[in-house]
Amino acid sequence: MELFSLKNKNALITGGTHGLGMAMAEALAIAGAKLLITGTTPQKMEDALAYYHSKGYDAKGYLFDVTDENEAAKYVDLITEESGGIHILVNNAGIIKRESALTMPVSDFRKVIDVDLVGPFIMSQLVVKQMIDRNEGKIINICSMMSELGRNSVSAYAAAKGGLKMLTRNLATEWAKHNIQVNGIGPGYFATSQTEPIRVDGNPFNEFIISRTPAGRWGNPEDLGGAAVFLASAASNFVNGQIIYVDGGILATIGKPSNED
Ligand code: GCO
Repeated sequence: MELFSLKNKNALITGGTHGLGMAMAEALAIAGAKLLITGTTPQKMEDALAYYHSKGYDAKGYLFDVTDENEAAKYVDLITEESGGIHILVNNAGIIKRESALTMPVSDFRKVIDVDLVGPFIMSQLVVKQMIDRNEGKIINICSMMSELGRNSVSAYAAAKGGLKMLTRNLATEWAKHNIQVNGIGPGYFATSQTEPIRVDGNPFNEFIISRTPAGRWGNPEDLGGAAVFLASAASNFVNGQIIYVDGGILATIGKPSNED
């Protein structure tokens, strides 16, 4: 199991104050990592750190906007100085705006691209410098099954997550020679606050997803922990530019008619 150990590793997880980011951060902590959490909401950060500390995890929080390259540069320097170095970067922070492409304001489209695609680029570019110096590093971009498929109302999110898939492959191409592995995780449909509006009982979308997912259920945030630890650890030292889809099989199938088991 040493291959999966994250002892003496510092993991920076953007948006690690709730949802999937928090679940992945917890898995990294259980594997031995020290957590460096970013967020933008003081109360969420306070609550998240209280939880991490209650479980005995070594966790520190930093409130800044990953889409502001000047602010991010200042904080990456501070985090690096205080922690002794960032070994693992999980680009998890993201937003979604659900609206028809016909009516979505360009400003909303641009905001989603900025947070979900430009933010990961900014953070990767800032953190990779020390990884190159160290000739070692792990970057994990949280993509989505919308990196592969579209659906009504999520054009900005799918464009961003599709772009993040290709950014992952390109950064892997450029930085693998420095023993830096850049990969992605693509969650399917998970039970989080982000999907709450489309998951409520009685909502046709809820039934649709359950019928469309071979595993027959929504993902639970802890379902992502194993993929996160794998991509953050020495176990993935020859894995580059891959997106691991943790989706209950939804991307593997065209689905089935209602009269089939
Ligand atoms: C939606 C959902 C999806 C999921 C997830 C799928 O509105 O379709 O929010 O975007 O959250 O990203 O991978």
